Order: sequence, then structure tokens, then C-alpha cells
Amino acid sequence: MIWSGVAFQKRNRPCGHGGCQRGNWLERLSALVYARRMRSVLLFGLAPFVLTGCGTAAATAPSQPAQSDLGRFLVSQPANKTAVLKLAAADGNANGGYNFDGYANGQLVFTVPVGWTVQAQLSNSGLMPHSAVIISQQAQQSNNVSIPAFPGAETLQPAQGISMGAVAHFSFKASKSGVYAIACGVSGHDADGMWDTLVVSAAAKAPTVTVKP
Ligand SMILES: [Cu+2]
Repeated sequence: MIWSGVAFQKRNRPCGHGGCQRGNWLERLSALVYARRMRSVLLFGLAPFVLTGCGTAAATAPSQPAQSDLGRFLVSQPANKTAVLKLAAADGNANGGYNFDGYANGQLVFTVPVGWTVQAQLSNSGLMPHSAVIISQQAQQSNNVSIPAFPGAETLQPAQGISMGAVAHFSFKASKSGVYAIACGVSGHDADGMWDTLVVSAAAKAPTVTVKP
């Protein structure tokens, strides 16, 4: 956060005279006042920009995280060309809990460069079991969530899913460019909208995560 960074710098700057180690109360006070003022400026001054930046998604679904928070769902490891996707099943009440990371119906879009390794981590916060399978658009259109688009691109026993509080991992090589669905393999969940989008891109240089407008 910018304001905590400002406060940190103010508090830790060298003061150039003795006695700093024990803390100069006046300096601390001024840093605190400055940090609070900056926070107010940022919170209220930037609020309109933040809101317009989020567009209709923020207006229609205020419980969803802001675009700037999406980074927590993705870790990029460029040195070994690996993208780590964090999929939280039933993350809040969006789409009646049938969501990954609070999004459903393909709205959350992960993009990875073709040839990269994808490591997915699925956690389940919901009462119902959930799973994750990477499927092609054709498979999704024919309601077939049982065949992953890449070898290994599914949690174990996806039709059964993992229970509340459990965590599952899988890893695969995104060897073919295209648009895929990250779908829940438990019967009926994908059809109810429990899927995010995975784009395997020949043009992308680094993995990204965005929200469709
Ligand atoms: Cu599910």
C-alpha cells in the first residue's frame, strides 16, 4: 500500500542527529499525521477512479475483489516458466457459492504463455465438494467435464471433488494455445456456472489474471 510505504519511509529516514534510536516523538507524530492525511487523500481522492476502473463489475457485484487484488490468485515463476493458479472453490457467495475465487461463468480469466507449466492449487471453502478440470470449449459445450484438455489437468476424482477445508494440487504443461475452461467436475456444477477461463496464449510473454467486463 502506498500510504504505509510513505509512513515507513518517514519513520525510518535518518534524522542526522543523536537520540534517534529511542524515537523522536515529534517526528513520529508528524509521520503519523502525514500518513493519515495521505491515507485520506488516497481513499477519498482516488475513490472515483477506482470505481470507474472497475466498471460495471464493481457496480453490479460489490462483493467481488477489485482488479488490483487479483494478483493473489496467480504466482508467476518466469525462471522455470511456471504459473501457479490459486483456485478457491466457493470463495464467498458469488453465483450461490458455485465459483472459483469469487467468479463464475468464465468471468475470471487466467492467461499463460503457451509451453509454460501450470501448477494449480484448489482449496474448498464450501460445504459441498468441488474439483477442478481444465476442459476444452467443445467439451464444455457438450457438457463433458470428465476429459481434461491436457494430461494431468485435473484434481483426483473430479466427479467426487474434495471436501470442505481440503486442498488439492495438479500440474500440467500448457502445450497447445487456445481458450479453455477451468471447470468444476462435480456433476452439474459447471453447468451452473462454476468455471473460470484459461487462455493459453502464443502472444503472451507472462501470465496474467483479469476479469471480463
Ligand atoms: Cu463444484
